Amino acid sequence: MSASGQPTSLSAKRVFVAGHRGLVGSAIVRHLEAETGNEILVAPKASLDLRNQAAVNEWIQAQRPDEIYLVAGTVGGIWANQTRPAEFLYDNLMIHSNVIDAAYRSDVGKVLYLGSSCIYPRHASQPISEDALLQGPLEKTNEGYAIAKIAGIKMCEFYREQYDCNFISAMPTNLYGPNDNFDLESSHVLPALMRKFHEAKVNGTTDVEVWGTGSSLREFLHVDDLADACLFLMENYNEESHINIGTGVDLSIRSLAEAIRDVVHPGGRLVFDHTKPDGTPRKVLDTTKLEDLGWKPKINLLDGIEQTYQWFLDHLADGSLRGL
Ligand code: GFB
Repeated sequence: MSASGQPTSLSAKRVFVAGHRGLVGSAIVRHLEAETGNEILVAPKASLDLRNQAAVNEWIQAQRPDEIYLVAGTVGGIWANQTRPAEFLYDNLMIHSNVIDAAYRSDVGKVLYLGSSCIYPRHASQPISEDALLQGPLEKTNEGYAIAKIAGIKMCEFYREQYDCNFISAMPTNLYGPNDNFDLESSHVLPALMRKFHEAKVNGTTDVEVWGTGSSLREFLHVDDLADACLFLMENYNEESHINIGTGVDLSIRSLAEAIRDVVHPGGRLVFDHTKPDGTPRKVLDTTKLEDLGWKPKINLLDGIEQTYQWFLDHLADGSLRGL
């Protein structure tokens, strides 16, 4: 379908979810399975390295998907981003470029490319609207990742402009939920603190290390809400501009840590490690554009933390947690 076409029906398509094992990709697969009659295509890492241009071209040419959710990438929390910037820049540039260009070459009808709220300037005015992009310097701790993500957004825009491809991009806020990464070096804050409070409880200790000062403000969206928004956008959104996905509500890292403590280990005590970075002081998205289209999140943060902790316990028992 051309960039100016009508909304796409969600039934009976061949849909490639690039990055199906991750937090986001696995949620999108769950939602596609539950809500559509689509044939879902996935490419395990062992059989397809998305950084390999020839392999990606060949795979997409052979599989001929109608639509692609491009949610693959090298991702991680503040520490992984800060200490592995070359990897975050290279892997993500390659993956995004290869998949977007192959989608164009194989006439894929629609691509949804997922970015991240770290694309916006460190001192963007809050809440951050879509037009803040490229209006100021980026946050240093995730500059490599942000630059790769910005390149992906621009690729979608330029392939639309030059080749009339219906490639759209969406920018989610910080995410959490089932299938998150619980490795303490590379995870994001929410799964890291969930694991730390859990281990303190199990070990009969109280102190839990919280990185930074606790004063940074962040917004958290459950990945099931994110997946729901992605399916909604695939069906209803066909514009050049990227679009924010979030709750529009933020809280301090201290408040988040207290909320996780209350769910996981009420006897726990927060101990702040000031040698670790705070990152961007505040990052809350302006979600007016998505709300005006008729989409809103459903899962509030406390329910989401409780549900994710239950999921953590269930999967701890069967040894299938990522990063543990
Ligand atoms: O989740 P997080 O790593 O992502 O960190 P960012 C958020 C805040 O939580 C920072 C603090 O201020 C951290 O210092 N924090 C406290 C912790 N304790 C911990 C802990 O045990 N682990 C972690 N990881 N943080 C990433 C970006 O930034 O967010 C990416 O680097 C991406 O590019 C992603 O955009 C969504 O929000 O700081």
